[in-house]
Amino acid sequence: MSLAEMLREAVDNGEFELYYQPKINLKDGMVVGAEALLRWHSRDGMVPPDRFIPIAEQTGLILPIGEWVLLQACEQAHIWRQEYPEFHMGVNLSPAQFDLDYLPRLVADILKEAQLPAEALELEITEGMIIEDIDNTVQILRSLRDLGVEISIDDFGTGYSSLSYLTRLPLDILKIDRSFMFEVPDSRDSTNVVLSILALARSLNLKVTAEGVETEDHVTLLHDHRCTYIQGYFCSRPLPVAEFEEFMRHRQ
Ligand code: G
Ligand code: G
Ligand code: NA
Ligand code: MN
Repeated sequence: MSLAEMLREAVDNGEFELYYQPKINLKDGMVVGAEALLRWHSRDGMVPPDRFIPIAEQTGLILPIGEWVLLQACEQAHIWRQEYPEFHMGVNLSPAQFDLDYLPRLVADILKEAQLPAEALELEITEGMIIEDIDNTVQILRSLRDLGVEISIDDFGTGYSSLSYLTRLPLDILKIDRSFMFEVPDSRDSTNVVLSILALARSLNLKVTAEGVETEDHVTLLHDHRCTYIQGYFCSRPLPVAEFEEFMRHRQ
């Protein structure tokens, strides 16, 4: 059986699980929420997302999988908000989902079904998804943001697009790609890229999430330059539900 064929049955067989990686507010050290990250326990074992998400994209299976992810993440956020009322959930969108003309409708329906207020949801898109047709992207983002959800640009700094789009798009958060953090503070260039993104975000009134935060040095630098949120192994790797709840109990 090919990976694509196995993937086709994976949703119905309940082989997917979401892991959750905490996001921390640097100002007060509190957990503000999590990013949902998809895991596939296939019958041949765990398949990493880097291997199956491209196949899911090519086959169109990312649409049903993506819907499952969105609903699952929103329902989990609803549960966690009973105990942590400010809890936010970040969900990755794939290019195919972003191209759906009914995406805003779908997101609205899922929020309703999960009984989750829109402001508790952050949709993470990548630079590649927004550069093809800026006018169309502005429309899509407007209708999503009209619902009340937040929009972040994931892997920021790795795309090839012009910075001018940043002033035109309705956005909330830039997520600094983890590849830059890995070279901080050893590489001056990467350190300067991180500081430039922080300055850029401030001038555009955007929040910043630094990804791949692994060391105390990272935290100090980001704190000194008023980064908004951090995410990375320094705080926690992505965790299954029970472990995430354990993490929250010890943290808050
Ligand atoms: O969790 P991990 O670092 O292994 O994820 C690898 C890649 O898979 C990342 O680029 C991440 O954005 C992507 N990914 C993880 N979960 C999802 C998901 O639910 N939907 C989409 N489209 N991509 C995801
Ligand atoms: O592309 P995206 O930003 O969605 O990818 C998120 C992925 O990055 C997660 O699946 C997670 O496994 C990985 N990740 C998160 N924090 C760290 C970190 O501190 N170091 C490394 N190496 N990977 C991380
Ligand atoms: Na992401
Ligand atoms: Mn990223």
